Amino acid sequence: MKIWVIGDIHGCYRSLMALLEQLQLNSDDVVISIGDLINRGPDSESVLKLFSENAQFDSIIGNHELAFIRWFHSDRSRKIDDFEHIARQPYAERWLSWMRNRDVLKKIENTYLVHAGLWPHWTLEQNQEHADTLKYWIQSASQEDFDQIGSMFDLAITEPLKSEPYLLQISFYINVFLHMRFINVDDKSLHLARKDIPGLGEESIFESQPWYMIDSQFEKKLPKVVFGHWASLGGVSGPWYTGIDTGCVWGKGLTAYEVYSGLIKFQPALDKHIEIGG
Ligand SMILES: [Mn+2]
Repeated sequence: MKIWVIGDIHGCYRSLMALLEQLQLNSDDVVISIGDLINRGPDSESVLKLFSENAQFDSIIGNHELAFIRWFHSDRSRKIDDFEHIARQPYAERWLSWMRNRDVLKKIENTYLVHAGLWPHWTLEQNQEHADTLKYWIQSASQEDFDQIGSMFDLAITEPLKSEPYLLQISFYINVFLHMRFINVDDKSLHLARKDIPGLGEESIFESQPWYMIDSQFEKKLPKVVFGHWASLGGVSGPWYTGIDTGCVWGKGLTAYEVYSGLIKFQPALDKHIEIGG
């Protein structure tokens, strides 16, 4: 049995089909998306249909799924073409509830799957606990909760104190597990504005570092943390982490990572893609 984890697909259905062909799946193999199945690319609907309707396929949640869930529960006055197209499909409600029930952090033996990353200042167990809290919040949030959280994303840049409002803590969990790239070294706060490639940006490494470069307890425990979300890295790997977003929707390609063997397969992008910076 193999467990293949697939990087950010973003509606790139043709590339996905070609990658799956490379994998030559057996009937007991499993395919898990690292999140961001939808949006930006040409065919989010076919990707959603495949992952939500087949027992062999699963996904964790990405920030684009959460954005769709929030938009669907809003008054939908914000015009988002891709979201409107998904919402018009006959199975939209079913897809929505499937998305709302995905894991934020999925553990398979010693391997952790998460869309953006783990907070290095928490233990693995604390990361799992907070990710599960976020999962249950997403499952049960009301329209009002979603409306309120929308305005909070920038407020919880540093870890909120336990005495602070629950929604502030939830917004921090969203930022960590679904949006994080860089962490400010001095005050251990999230640096959400920075999206460049580490080492090539203008900012010094002494100011902010990729979350997986921050000194953490993970190194001692040597889990395998597999993440997506960060296309400009073009795939990255270290002693305990592997980034598998290789920018399919930006014209590069789609990556699959096999959990037990660490084997990687790459499929160059076949879908009509968007231009970088577009
Ligand atoms: Mn993402």
